[in-house]
Amino acid sequence: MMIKDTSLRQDPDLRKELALLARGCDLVFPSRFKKRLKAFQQVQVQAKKEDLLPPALRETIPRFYFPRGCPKLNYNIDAVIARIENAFTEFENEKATLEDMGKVAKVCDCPFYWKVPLFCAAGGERTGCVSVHKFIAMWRKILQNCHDDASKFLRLLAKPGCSYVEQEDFIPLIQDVVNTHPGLTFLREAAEFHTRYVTTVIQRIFYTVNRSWTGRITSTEIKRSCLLQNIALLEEEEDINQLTEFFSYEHFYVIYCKFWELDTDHDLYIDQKDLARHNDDGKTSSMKWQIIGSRWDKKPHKERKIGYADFVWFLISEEDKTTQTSIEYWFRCMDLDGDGVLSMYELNYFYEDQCKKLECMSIEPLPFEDCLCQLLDLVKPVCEGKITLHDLKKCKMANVFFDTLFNIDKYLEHEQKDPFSIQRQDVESDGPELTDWERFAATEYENLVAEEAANDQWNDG
Ligand SMILES: [Ca+2]
Ligand SMILES: [Ca+2]
Repeated sequence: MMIKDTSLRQDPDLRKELALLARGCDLVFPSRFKKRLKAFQQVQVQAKKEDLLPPALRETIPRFYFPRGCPKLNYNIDAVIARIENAFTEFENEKATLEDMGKVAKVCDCPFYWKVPLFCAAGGERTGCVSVHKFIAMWRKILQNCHDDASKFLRLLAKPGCSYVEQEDFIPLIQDVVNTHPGLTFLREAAEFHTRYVTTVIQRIFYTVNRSWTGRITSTEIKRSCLLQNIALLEEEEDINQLTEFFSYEHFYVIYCKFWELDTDHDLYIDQKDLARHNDDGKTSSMKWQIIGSRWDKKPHKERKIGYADFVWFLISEEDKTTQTSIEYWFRCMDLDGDGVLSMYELNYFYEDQCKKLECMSIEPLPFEDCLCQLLDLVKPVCEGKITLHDLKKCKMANVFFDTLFNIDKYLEHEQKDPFSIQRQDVESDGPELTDWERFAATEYENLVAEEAANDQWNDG
C-alpha cells in the first residue's frame, strides 16, 4: 500500500527517522522502521474510514464549490431568450450578421466586445450570419451551465470540449477590436500591422493572466485577473491608450519599434547579436544567452533566436521587474540547472559578466563576496545559501536583486538613488501610481514621436 508523502509529513517523529535513514544513519534499523511505518499506515487507514460519511449525511451538506459560478436562483432564462427572439425579428430573415452582433451582445447582458465570440460560438464564422434558432440553442446551453462571466467567456472562446483558452482562441476577438474600436481607426488602414497588434495584445494577456505558465488560461485565472473588466472598458473608453493593461496602442507601438530596431534584417527573429544592442548593451552576455537559450534549447548555439512574441515577454520583464510574472521570468533564466533554487554559483556566474562590464567602464566592481552579502541582506532567504522564488517575491526588492546581477545601467541607477527619496516619492504622489512598465512605455513613446517629428522636418526642409 502506498501512502502519500503529505501524510508522512504530518508525523514529525517519522520524518526525523526517515531523514536519519536517508542519511544512512545506524540509529534506525530497517526492521524497526518498517514496524513504525506499518503502525503509521494503520492509523492513516482508520482516519480515512472516519472521513467517509454515509451517503445520507453527505447530501445534507450544502454544495459550496462552483467552478462555473454559483447559479442565481431568480435568474429567468426564458425571459432572456424571449428578449433575444424579439431582437432577432429586426434582422433580415431573422438572421444576425456580424454588424448586428453588438446589439445581440447587449440583449444578452454581455459587454459589447463579446460580439465576435458570440457570433463564432453560434457558427457565424462559417456561414457569415447566425439564425435565431442556432443562436438561442447556443446561448441557452451556456446560461444553463455557466453562472458567472468568467465561465461564460471561457465557454464562448474555448474550442469544443476544452476547459481552457489558448492563444489562438483570442484572435477573432482582438481582430474585431482592431476592426471596430473608435480608438484604432488609423490602424485599420495599415493591414500589415494588424497581426503584430493582435500578437502583442495576446502576449500581454497571457503574461498577466496565465499565472500557471501553461499556455492555457482557465476560468479561475480569468476570475483572478482584470481581463474581463478591460474588455468591458473597451466599450466605454474611446481612447484605447487609457487601457494600459493590454490594449493600449502606444504600448504596442513602443514594443514593436524596439523589436524593429533590433531586427535589422527584418526576418522577424532576433539573435544574440541583435539582442546585445538592446539598451546599448546594458544586459550582460551570459544573461543574453539565457534569454535566447531558454526558448530554443535543442538548437545549436548559432541558430538560436527569438521571435516577436517572446520579445514582448522579454521587454516587459526587462522594464518592470516588480511583477509576479517578471520575477518568475528572471528566476527561470537564472536557475541554470533548473533545480528550483538559485545557488551561490548561479549568482556568481552572472555577476562575473557584470564585473567585466564595470571594469570596461573604469568602475571598480565590488568583490563577489561583498556583493553577495548585500544581496542576501536584501532577500533574506529562509534557507542559507539558496534563494527560492518565494524569497524573491517576499522581499519586494527583486528588481534591485536582478539588476545587480545582470543590468549595469539599472544597477548604477539603484546605487545612486537615496533610499529615503524613494519613500518620500511614494508618500507625496497622488493619483494612481504608474507601474515601472507604464513609466517606461510613456517615456519611450514620447521619444519615438519626437524622433519621427524630427525626421519629418528634415525630409520637408
Ligand atoms: Ca532578424
Ligand atoms: Ca539552480
